[in-house]
Amino acid sequence: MDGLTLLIGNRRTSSWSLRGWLALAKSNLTFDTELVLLDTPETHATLKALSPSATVPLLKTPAGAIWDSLAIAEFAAEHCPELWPSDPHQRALARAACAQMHSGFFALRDQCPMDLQRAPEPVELSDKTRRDVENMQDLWTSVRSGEGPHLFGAWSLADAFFTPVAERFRAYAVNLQPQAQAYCDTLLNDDTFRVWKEAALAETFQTVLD
Ligand SMILES: N[C@@H](CCC(=O)N[C@@H](CS)C(=O)NCC(=O)O)C(=O)O
Repeated sequence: MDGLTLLIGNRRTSSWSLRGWLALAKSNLTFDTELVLLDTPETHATLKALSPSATVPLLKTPAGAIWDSLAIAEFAAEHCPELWPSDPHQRALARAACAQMHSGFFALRDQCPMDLQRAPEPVELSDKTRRDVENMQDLWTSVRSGEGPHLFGAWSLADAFFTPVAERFRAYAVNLQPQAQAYCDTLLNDDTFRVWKEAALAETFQTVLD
């Protein structure tokens, strides 16, 4: 399909942009990428003119805009079904895991914002954040298929949704169970993610972490 452009935020900090970009980059779709600088006086107006959510990622398609990382992931999977596990139950679990990430883990997200340029340094985690870290590892343990280093055998969209989490655990030097640490190492060593990370490390924009 021609005519796809993904709008992303700053690669260093925009975790939802990373998820949408990974979904497309791992698919067989070709797309252009455009960066909309976050945290500028114009950001909201620029994004509001393009979508009702005024957020990135946003995928421009010939049929119109698709906002929201989960919808963009599903769009990629419409064209590249291998992005979800082939087994129906595994596929449902992968979707549940993405949905849980998409709608939860607020304390972890608040206290440990993604910052790809941060040198690993621990922070005193709040009780709520510690619970999120525990729940994240429990989630991974409960859905893991046991086939290979990813959650569901081959790389899937679930892994896209947890790559920013692996980055947060790296940046805040969070202590993990060995299996969770091994999973994070797999995500952070992924070749596609490394392309994003390299560009994020080169960014020099003023960045607001929230
Ligand atoms: N639920 C949305 C969340 C998207 C989101 O919050 N994106 C942030 C950047 S990571 C954003 O665009 N913020 C708007 C702004 O900073 O003005 C999704 O999954 O795409």
